Amino acid sequence: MDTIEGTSATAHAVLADLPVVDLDPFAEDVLADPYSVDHRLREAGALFQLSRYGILGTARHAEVAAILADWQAFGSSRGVGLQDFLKEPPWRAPSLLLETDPPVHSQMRRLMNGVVSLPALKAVLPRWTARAEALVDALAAKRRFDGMEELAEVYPLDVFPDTIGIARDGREHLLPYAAAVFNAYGPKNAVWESTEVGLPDAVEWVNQACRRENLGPDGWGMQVYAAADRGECTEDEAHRLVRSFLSAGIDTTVSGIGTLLLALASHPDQWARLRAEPDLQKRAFDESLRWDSTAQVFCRTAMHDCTLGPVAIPQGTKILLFLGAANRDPRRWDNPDRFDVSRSSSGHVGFGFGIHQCLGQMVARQEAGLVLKAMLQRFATIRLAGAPERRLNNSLHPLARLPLEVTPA
Ligand code: OVM
Repeated sequence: MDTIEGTSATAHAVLADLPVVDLDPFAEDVLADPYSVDHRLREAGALFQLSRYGILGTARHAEVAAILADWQAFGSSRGVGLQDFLKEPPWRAPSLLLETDPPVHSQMRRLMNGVVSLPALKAVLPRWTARAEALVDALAAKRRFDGMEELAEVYPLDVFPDTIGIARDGREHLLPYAAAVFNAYGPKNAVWESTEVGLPDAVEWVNQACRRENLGPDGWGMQVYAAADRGECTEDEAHRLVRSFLSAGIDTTVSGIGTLLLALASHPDQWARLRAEPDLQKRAFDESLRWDSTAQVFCRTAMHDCTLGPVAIPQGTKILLFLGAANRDPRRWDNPDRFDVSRSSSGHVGFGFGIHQCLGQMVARQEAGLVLKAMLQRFATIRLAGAPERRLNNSLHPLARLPLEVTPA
């Protein structure tokens, strides 16, 4: 089978006819370097069997986007990881955003879009700008620093929990909690188990932190409870929606800013272009997400017997979508492995696509954009001062260490 698009075949292929891929996408060497297998996955076929997990996969941009667009056929309410919520209970109450379908999803999303709005982002802009400038000033004076420990892990934790109205004490639980959330979309391998150490404390802390009485009066968290007071959701739903901020809003931006730093430090010509052509700055973060996607994989589940091009897909079939590989599909991008700030990366699936497309993408762009702007004003050059190290996660592609050296502008 070559492509699933535009076929008029009347007899449908069955799953057993699909190409078989026996590599484990959650093996540690693949998690460390998913781009070592992206070509093999894309070229296996438009749709393939992942024999290790008894599910399907696709790594091509057109098919990934088509599946994400068709939420009626390929739903999220049976879980967006390997685990099928109909067969096994999830480890935590399902997210009301990520792990639901319409009509519940639409109602919750509408509520949250009212909180995470352009005016809300504008209101925090002066404070977020000042924090980015102060942080980058201090790093400019040091010249050598770790891009993860001293910048990418610091800035989102500095601005985002305050914006939500989260208590100060115990914030060290936030990154381990999110790492566990994203590990749980993969199999129960050693990587998943590594984040379970100490997790009960983090889960309990997050559950407390999201309660109305523990939120600051002016944050986005309390605005979710205000929506509950208006009858737009229940008190329990408000609690779970605030939890989404802490699950999806911190580790992702830490990882995304880290990837942006890695992209820039390893492409000095692109740094020079951004300094010479400031109009390109707004494209850099999305291009870095296309080039190395923070969110590498998510699943959908066939909600009824359906077809994808020539293939008949039975209800309950899980399909693993390789977002990172789709973002380097040569069918969609010229020179896909090249980080190029002048390209239009629009259409990348690093924030997903369709009705579930990242609720916080404007937040992430604002954070990354402010860090980038502060750096471009202060650093003439930025380069790697040592080998980057990865932190393994079943669905994210994060860095642990990123030694950098900068020269002042
Ligand atoms: C949530 C949630 C958790 C993880 C990821 C995500 C990418 C959402 O709890 O809503 O979106």
